[in-house]
Amino acid sequence: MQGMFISVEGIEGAGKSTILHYIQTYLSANHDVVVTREPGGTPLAEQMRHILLHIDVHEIMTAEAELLLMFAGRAQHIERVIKPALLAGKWVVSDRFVDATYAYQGGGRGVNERWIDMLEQWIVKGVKPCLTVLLDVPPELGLARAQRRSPQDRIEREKVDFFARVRESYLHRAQAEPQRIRVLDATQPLDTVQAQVRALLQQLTAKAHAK
Ligand code: Z5A
Repeated sequence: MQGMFISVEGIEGAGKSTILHYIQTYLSANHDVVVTREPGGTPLAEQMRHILLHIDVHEIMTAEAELLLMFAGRAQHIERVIKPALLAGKWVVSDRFVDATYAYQGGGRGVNERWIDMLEQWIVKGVKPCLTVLLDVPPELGLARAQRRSPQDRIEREKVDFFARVRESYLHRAQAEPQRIRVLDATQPLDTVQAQVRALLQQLTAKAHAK
């Protein structure tokens, strides 16, 4: 595929939306950029997002149902948005992708990674970000930031321990793939984080031009 695929990850309140906006502005000067998100990214996948995050259904969602809904939305997202954009040479920037499933459903909920691997092989078929920016913050700070901003959704209602496991799982994945997953200390002031993101984007742009 000709385009470049970037994902932004981290626990709630890490600053993903803020950094996503920064990346979009930076890249749009020279590239055709598609900004998207998971869960969601297509009309059908956005409906699945609503089911996943809203708390108005009086039935506890099983970890398995949550996992399958994440991948159902992702199947739509990849086929309808990500692949066509990459094939058209666009830069795709996604607020979360598969790493989030390993972190939340694997690390947070304790779903066996074998099932996630299996679904990844079936649904994702090797579509992978060339750069993943992992914004790392302790859960207490992330949750405090997120709570100041909007009411909690279903997953945000989890306890600090859950987000500590999610964070650990993200960091573990970053250790395994240090070239792709770049961990930034998102407790730093926003302009410092943005400068570090800019440096990563400059490296990636140079790599894209060298191809
Ligand atoms: N989920 C899952 O379980 N499995 C999956 O496979 C996928 C997702 C794909 C929705 O995600 C939920 O789906 C999410 C994981 C789950 N779980 N929850 N809950 P989402 O990405 O749409 O929503 P979110 O994680 O709740 O993100 P968020 O709360 O919108 O946070 P954010 O985008 O990372 O933060 P922000 O809005 O950019 O910043 C929050 C505030 O902090 C804001 O006021 C900023 O101005 C401020 N901020 C940002 N950076 C800084 C710095 N550096 N210093 C100071 N203040 C800052």
